[in-house]
Amino acid sequence: MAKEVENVNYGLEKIFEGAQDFLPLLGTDYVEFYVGNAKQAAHFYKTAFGFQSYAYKGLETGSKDSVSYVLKQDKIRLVLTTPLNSKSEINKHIVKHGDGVKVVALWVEDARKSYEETTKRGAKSYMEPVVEEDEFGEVVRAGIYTYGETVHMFVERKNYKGTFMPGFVEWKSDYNPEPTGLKYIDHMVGNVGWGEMNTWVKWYEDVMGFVNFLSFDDKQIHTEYSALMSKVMSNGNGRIKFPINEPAKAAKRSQIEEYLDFYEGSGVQHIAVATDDIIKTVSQLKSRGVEFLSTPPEEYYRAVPGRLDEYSHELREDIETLKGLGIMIDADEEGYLLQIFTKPVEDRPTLFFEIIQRMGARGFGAGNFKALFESIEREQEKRGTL
Ligand code: TYF
Ligand code: FE
Repeated sequence: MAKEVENVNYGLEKIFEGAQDFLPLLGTDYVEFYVGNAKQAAHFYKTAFGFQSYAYKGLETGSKDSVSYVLKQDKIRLVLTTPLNSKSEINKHIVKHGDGVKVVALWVEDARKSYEETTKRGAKSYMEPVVEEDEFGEVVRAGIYTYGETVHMFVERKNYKGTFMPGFVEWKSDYNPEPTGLKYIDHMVGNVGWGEMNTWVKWYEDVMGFVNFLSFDDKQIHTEYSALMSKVMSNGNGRIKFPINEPAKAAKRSQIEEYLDFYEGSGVQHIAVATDDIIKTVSQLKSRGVEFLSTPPEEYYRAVPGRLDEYSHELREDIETLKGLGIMIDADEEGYLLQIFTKPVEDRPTLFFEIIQRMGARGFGAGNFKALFESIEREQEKRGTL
């Protein structure tokens, strides 16, 4: 097949003033997890979340030290990687953190330039630009460290026509559970250590050219027992949103502190995936065994119509159905949003998922924070970690 560069309108128009455009980002390329058993993890993400088999590398393809399964659902690509021997560096990550997110890969036009621009602004290098080739073209990748041991990889694939990237083969499977309606990654949240939030806010501003477009302090984000602070960073076109959380002092242990203790450091706390039919998606996920946090109390749902009225939004979904599934509703001037959170997807209380449907709102569900955190605290209570 002839190599051709598609003429795509990437829509890089700036929506956040103040953001710098030395690092144009086209979207999230993939999220890579380091896990103890990628084969079983892949089965879980297919069966429970409806991801589709997409690409593979392992012993059969000449990969001697690690195996990776790539799963896809609409625009979302997950890579699940496991080491094949004790010498692999991947082991150290798993021993320390348990299963978790290693790489948040960003799709760029020019990976070399992305690497140069960010390292010259102070980013710590993870991987110098590498060109990988096969009969379908080439992919250029380069990586920098962000918080903890987490990495941002820049992926340039404009001259590639194959499945995923060189080194991988197409993964065809006879087991193909239906998708659950997950469309794209809306945002990915990082938990960082005490007093480190502003350091990382500044890092995203200086190194990546992002802007801080929303902030929540511990006066807004607290319950009777615990508190946290959060600042949302976005790139210029708003496609990439990274909220950053820090624990705050309170009567009991903040969920952020619990995460930091069990992850043994900073890392990705949750991945929010968008759907355009949250009722269908969540019903599917529940029937396939995905566990969600407990439902907010009756009085939470009693307050919802008032909150929507305040901004004159009409709820298109049936509130009783939302309540039955435990889906939360928040509203602002621009619209409303529907969201729900899974329990952690590993034994360590670390990474979890959020399912979100935006009906015009661009916020993060601040009106739900209290109900959400009380629900998380009920889990902490059971674990004895509150
Ligand atoms: O991403 C957000 O900001 C929302 C709410 O520990 C949230 O999903 C914030 C902090 C947190 C869990 C959820
Ligand atoms: Fe979120």
